[in-house]
Amino acid sequence: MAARFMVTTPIYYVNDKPHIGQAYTTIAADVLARFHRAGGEETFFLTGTDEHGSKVEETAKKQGKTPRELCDMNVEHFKKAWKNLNISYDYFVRTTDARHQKAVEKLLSVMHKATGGNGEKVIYPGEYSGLYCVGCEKFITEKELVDGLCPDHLQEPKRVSEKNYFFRLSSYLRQVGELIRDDRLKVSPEERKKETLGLLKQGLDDFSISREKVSWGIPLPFDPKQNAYVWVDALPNYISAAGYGDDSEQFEKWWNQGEVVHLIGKDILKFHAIFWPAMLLAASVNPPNRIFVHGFFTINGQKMSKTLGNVVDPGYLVQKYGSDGTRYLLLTQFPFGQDGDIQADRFVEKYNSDLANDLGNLVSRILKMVCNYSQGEIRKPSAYQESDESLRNEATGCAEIVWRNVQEIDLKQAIDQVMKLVRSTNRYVENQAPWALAKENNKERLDTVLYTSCETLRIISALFYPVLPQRCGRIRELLGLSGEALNPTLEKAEEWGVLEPGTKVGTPESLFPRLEKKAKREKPKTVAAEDDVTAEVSFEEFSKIDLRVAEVKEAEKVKGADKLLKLKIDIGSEERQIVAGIAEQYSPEEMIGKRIVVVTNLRPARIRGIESKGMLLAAKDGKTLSLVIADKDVKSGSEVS
Ligand code: ME8
Repeated sequence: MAARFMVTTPIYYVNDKPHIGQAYTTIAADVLARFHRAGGEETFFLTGTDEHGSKVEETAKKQGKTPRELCDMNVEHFKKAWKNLNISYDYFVRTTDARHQKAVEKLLSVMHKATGGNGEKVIYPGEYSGLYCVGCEKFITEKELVDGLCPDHLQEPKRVSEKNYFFRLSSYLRQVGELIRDDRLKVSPEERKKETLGLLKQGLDDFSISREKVSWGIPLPFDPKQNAYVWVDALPNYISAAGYGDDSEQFEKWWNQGEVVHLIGKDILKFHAIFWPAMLLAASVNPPNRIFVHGFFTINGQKMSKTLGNVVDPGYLVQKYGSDGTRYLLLTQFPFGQDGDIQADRFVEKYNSDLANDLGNLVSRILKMVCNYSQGEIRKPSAYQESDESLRNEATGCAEIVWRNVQEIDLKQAIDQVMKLVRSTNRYVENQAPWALAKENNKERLDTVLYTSCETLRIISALFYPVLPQRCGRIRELLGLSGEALNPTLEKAEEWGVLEPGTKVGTPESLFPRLEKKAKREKPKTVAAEDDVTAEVSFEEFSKIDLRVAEVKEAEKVKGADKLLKLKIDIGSEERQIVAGIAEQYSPEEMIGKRIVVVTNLRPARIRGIESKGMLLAAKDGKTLSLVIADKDVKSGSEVS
């Protein structure tokens, strides 16, 4: 067991609020970090945000904000989402932090001075001309396009032609291949290792590390007219947060002496498994120990992406299933590492069967029996019988199996193992029927069965703690544990007899209240929805709303109403008049020509005596309001779905 463990998530783009793809990786990293802490390792869990580059710059411009304002606003959404999901990160890095910028400057300076094996400069100037997808923040080839669009973002790439600095990746490909082949840099699961070696075999071009025309970035220390390419700025977050260029002691401790694991999605494999180790080799910094690549999920069979706008707000899931419920549901849909589908309709069913029934009922049942039959006190067990021994062996042996799964980052398997123990405990209680023992007044046997049940529950609460920290913490309190003992460790999960006879248990409560299953299929809330879920609409209800793109033809203030504008809009089939409460944020002049989104099938209303036939869509954040705008290529009257 390594003494130190450092786990990282990708740092996420802050052009929008967090979505469940990012939550998925972050929850997985949190579960890993918590397991390693429970395993007695000193653990450093790093996450953060990727704040520079065209994507953020362009979004800020569209929203009428400076990039800094956009970052400062959205970073808070990430922090809030991680707080709601109980993410126990030790450090949150922002690429706009001065400490990070200093580390990037140092890394680039070292790379700039370096020469490759054949004496050539590692960084050299060159001309770049090609296509760039802002959604991916990467150069893209004609071959990768589908109908002229980036297949991931359904966006047309930009043609870019400029002077850039290049990184001589070709000088490091052989070395990176060797590191990966003999697992000094372990890329897993195995098929991702093969994929990386395959990419290396095909050969990769040197890549550009700077951008002349992107102004939102870190200036190159050796040519401040150019800014670092967003990936060259982002990847070093892993070392800047560990102390590179700032705190050599911390850097030594975590980066050089810890086991460093990067957890990423498969979309960013090439950057992490090839570009990043090559950059580190060029700067004479150790590569990480491991890159674990998980799969991508679709939601109800549909691909999810921020740019496509069909993403689910993790806040909505937390509202509905609680933070533990959300963590559990996301990690148990399909094996960690593979691709899968997340079906929101199955959530209620799974939550009810696994968490409300199997685990929740087990806890309340055992505690209720201790309260009813033993005056709320855990009593000393007498001679164990075979059935008790069998559950005891399964419980004390579970930690080792789970730890093995955790080492392999097979998180679903680890969770399934604990759930198996939960089910065995339910069967044990059912078979031993403490209620019958109480009736027969068989005190000795009753005490032994209840003690065995409580001890197993203690072990379950320790093994499930990394996944369900909130509820397992509560189970431990209810079992009468306090102080240090509340903090679960894998070591104690392998022991038996930890609960002291005489301990008073708490009053049973519903830990995972059952949820009502909706008759109609639900449409999950998107990030555009408010954080707080106040009303839910079914898919059928939602599809009744007719949303159209409309061009604003005329706009004027409504006399005597500071907040209202009267607009004449073209919805394709006709021109209409609507009244909208946007006058504090938008002047009539700037509204002309805007392509807004309007709900067209509402009953006409009269606002201040003026007829309004429709309602426009806008996002609101406090006093800030932003209209939902369609691209100019979309005709008026186009349906919004
Ligand atoms: O790529 N299924 O940030 P990002 C599973 N800033 N995971 C998903 C997912 C899905 N459908 N969608 C997204 C960036 N993810 C860069 C990273 S790191 C130095 C820079 C997760 O905000 C997955 O972890 O686009 C993926 O790798 C990550 O979100 C991409 O987040």
